[in-house]
Amino acid sequence: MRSRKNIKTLTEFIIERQSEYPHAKGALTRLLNDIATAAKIVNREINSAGLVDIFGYVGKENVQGEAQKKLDVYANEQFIAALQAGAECCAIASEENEKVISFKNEFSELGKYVIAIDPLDGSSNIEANVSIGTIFSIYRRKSEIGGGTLDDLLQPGVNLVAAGYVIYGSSTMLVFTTGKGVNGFTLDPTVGIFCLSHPDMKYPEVSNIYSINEGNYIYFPEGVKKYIKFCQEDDPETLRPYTSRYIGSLVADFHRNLIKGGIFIYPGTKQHPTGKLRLLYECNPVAFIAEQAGGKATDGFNRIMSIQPESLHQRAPLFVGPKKMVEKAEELMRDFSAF
Ligand code: AHM
Ligand code: MG
Repeated sequence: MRSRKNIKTLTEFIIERQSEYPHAKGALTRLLNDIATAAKIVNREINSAGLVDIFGYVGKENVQGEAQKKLDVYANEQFIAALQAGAECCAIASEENEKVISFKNEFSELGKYVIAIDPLDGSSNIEANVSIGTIFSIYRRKSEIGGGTLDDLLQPGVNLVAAGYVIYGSSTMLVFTTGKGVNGFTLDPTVGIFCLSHPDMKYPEVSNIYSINEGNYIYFPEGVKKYIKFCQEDDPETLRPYTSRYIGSLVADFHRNLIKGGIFIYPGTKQHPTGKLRLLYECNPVAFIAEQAGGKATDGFNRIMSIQPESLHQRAPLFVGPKKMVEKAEELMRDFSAF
């Protein structure tokens, strides 16, 4: 028999934390459990991709003009269904849907929260069996009652109540923060329960990884080009040259950098000044987690979590990682801001 650590399940953990808030009625606990339930269903499907007919495209494009994969659509349906059934949330913004999905039924209309979600991020990696993820942001609604609205979702990251991601990797993990540190839970596949495996996650003191799609080097702002050169300089005292690692799956790149110490950059370019990643359900959640883990997240100049969103699928450049690394990149961005 394998020896086991003293295990705390996700449910035990959040109930324990909830007792720190005497007025809490458990809605956020239930919401996180709804997300965990959908994640387990998506995980099951991902694990048998290749055996069931889930690879490939649906034949449609999503709102970003990207071809939708069958698993993108499946994951989207699962999260919507679980969140609607759970009735703690009154609206969702999803990468796969152009408009806010407002839940208009007698239970959900009373829900206190709204969620922005990328149900399956990095889905271009599915066929290659590379890690993919789900990323989510949870806000308290602004409206009083009824189905949630666009206005409920257009909130800056500083208003986040909770945020997290699920990484479908060599093991499946749920990592989230409610603003009191970051905790990681690994799915025990034998019993289907997320168990606390990474309590109070922090960026390591020593960091030497940089992650960026260097194939786009020619289009990067001068500051980013200078930062890449800085990473590649020979200076053993500061562990340079750094190691370059890029999976092309935000959740996987971010998660590795959180564990091992590294900066992730998806900058703007001349053609696409706001970059590729979406503010509401990609940049903000990882920014909240990074800050809670002792790191920093900016668009090169401004704190990601302070940006007031104007639209649901708005994009933002992203520089996220250990404070010192992000601050060095910011310094070079300030000095060399031209493209
Ligand atoms: P997606 O939401 O369509 O999957 O795109 C987002 C993904 C991120 O996971 C990843 O960081 C980025 O796109 C990679 O982009 P690129 O292939 O341009 O490097
Ligand atoms: Mg995505």
